[in-house]
Amino acid sequence: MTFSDTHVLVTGGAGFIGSHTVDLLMAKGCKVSVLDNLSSGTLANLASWENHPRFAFVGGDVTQDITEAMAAAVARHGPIHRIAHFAAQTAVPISIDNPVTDIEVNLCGTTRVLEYARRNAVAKVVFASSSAVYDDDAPVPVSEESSARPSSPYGIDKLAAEIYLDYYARLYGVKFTALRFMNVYGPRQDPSSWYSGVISIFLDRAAAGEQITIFDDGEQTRDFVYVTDVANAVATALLGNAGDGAIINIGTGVEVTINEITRTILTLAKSRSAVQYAPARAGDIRRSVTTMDKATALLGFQAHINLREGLDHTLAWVRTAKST
Ligand code: UD2
Repeated sequence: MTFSDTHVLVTGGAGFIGSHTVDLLMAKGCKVSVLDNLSSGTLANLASWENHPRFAFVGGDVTQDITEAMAAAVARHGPIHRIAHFAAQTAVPISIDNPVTDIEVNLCGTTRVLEYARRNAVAKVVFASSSAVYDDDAPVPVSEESSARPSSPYGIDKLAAEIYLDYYARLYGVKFTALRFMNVYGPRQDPSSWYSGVISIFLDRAAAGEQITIFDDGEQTRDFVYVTDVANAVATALLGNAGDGAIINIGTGVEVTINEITRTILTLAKSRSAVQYAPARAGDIRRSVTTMDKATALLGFQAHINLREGLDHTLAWVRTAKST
């Protein structure tokens, strides 16, 4: 099935998860417009599509009205039919230091996207939500019914944005699916900042033979899901009716300790990096893993890339990125 008549807007499409979603939508034949302010994403992530006739890049920000920014792309490809909304302030610690900015980008930004959707009769919005909405003390595995009591402004704003999605669906008929991502990893995840994903940091350090720091005792767990699996879940919800009106966790259902992931990374990279332990990071949750029932039932979702395979692909990317 191709989607040559479907014009999709991907906000944050130059970023890590957004750009993989763009790759998939382009491969499916959609017309794709990316709106991104390049605050954390890069044009290099979209290099394959730069001159493609079905692709448009729009420099713009969800903290401003997006209608004007989108005008040229709409004139070229026609009205927007569906929106994948990734543009966000993505770091939990930054939201704790600066809650107002987080509201402006993550909550007001989502509301602007919904306003655009309402005014332009967009059929559906898929929203990148997060496992950060859950109560730290919620028993694992977390299901969508688990207590949502966020421990950061980031989690609060993602949860509030979900409520807005529901509101716009009820009042204006803008359909939505909110996907609560677990720990996403893969190529293009930037290892350079202190709040980057643990896998991107450890692979980068292991490839360079530099020291790896495990916070706490390393027995804390996460559910690591590979980025192309996440992009598949987004595309399934976005391009049809699957998951309409639903909030769905996206992970693998596999719980892995940070110690285990460290050992696997060191073996794969044939690395002699030293490993040191440091005190637990404030606000870190102890265990995180999702149930899979809802994602399977509503999206037919299953993670195809297992951890070993995903780490192999990501390590290959890290090595290429380091040599260029
Ligand atoms: C993830 C998401 C975050 C939010 C949150 C919800 C990422 C990058 N972040 O945060 O956006 O959705 O889940 O709960 O996916 N660690 C080390 N050494 C390091 C870095 C990390 O030991 O150098 C540990 C860290 O203490 C934690 C685990 O690795 O126990 C995962 O850390 P993370 O920053 O990759 O992701 P997390 O779960 O804090």
